Amino acid sequence: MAKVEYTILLPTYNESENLPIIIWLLNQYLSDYAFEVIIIDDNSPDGTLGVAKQLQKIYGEDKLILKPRSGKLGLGTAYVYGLKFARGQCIIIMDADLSHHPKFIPQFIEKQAQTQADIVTGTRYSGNGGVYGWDFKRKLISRGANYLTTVLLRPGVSDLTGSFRLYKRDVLRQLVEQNQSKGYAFQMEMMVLARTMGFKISEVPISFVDRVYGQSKMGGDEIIKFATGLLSLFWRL
Ligand SMILES: Nc1nc2c(ncn2[C@@H]2O[C@H](COP(=O)(O)OP(=O)(O)OP(=O)(O)O)[C@@H](O)[C@H]2O)c(=O)[nH]1
Ligand SMILES: *[C@@H]1O[C@H](CO)[C@@H](O)[C@H](O)[C@H]1NC(C)=O
Ligand SMILES: *[C@@H]1O[C@H](CO)[C@@H](O)[C@H](O)[C@H]1NC(C)=O
Ligand SMILES: [Mg+2]
Repeated sequence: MAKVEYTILLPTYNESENLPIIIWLLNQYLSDYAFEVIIIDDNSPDGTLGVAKQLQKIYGEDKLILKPRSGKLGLGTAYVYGLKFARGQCIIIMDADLSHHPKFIPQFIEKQAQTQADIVTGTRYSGNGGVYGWDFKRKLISRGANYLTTVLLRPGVSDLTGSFRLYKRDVLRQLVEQNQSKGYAFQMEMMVLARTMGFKISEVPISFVDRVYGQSKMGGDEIIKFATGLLSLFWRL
């Protein structure tokens, strides 16, 4: 295989139904690029890792790399762990539950080339971006979190809590060296740190669709953890 240019970091927890579809879509939409996918599964009880192994037989061990962990250690640490093994100069972070459509990745890549940005972030809150399939409560929480973060931290980007992004690998490595949040606050922390460290950020409008299969993991706990994460970031600035 040609030298890997793009590494997709795909953390999974209970995504056995979504994983075959997302991998298939990635292959469809990224056929022009030299890429690899690193799946970081946290010992999902629904057998996600077994599905990933089957997919590896189809797509090849060079394209699908499995870096499982022994338990659910959180989303933020999953990215940091996967990043260690990334061979591409650019990293794409996305969810495995089909909320993030791979069709946007070529747009991220193009935007990066045009603007020479260090980070290209998908945004649901500008241009043609949007959210589909969420109920009112969920929209309110997301908007609220985003609004609160913008007011408190003034990061200069329109979607802080989204997680569909492209980073230059060395930039992401520098960002995660400064301390990482373990869970959902990770995305927001990355943007805030990026601004403080003077990295260039561009945006691409994306449509975000609610997960197709599987249960939502966004419960009361995660909201509280997010709020605590937000406040501690605010405190540190
Ligand atoms: N490895 C790993 N992956 C995780 C963990 N928590 C969530 N994920 C994965 O991270 C991505 C985002 O998590 P989601 O549960 O979709 O988060 P969300 O989009 O905010 O909420 P829902 O889609 O409503 O559940 C998905 O691919 C999950 O499978 C974790 O602790 N470890
Ligand atoms: C994961 O799946 C198992 C069974 O398949 C279920 O008991 C558990 O609640 C699920 N966990 C989450 C966080 O979705
Ligand atoms: C930063 O991370 C290190 C190692 O994970 C930890 O020991 C330290 O307490 C963290 N500091 C802050 C301010 O979060
Ligand atoms: Mg999701």
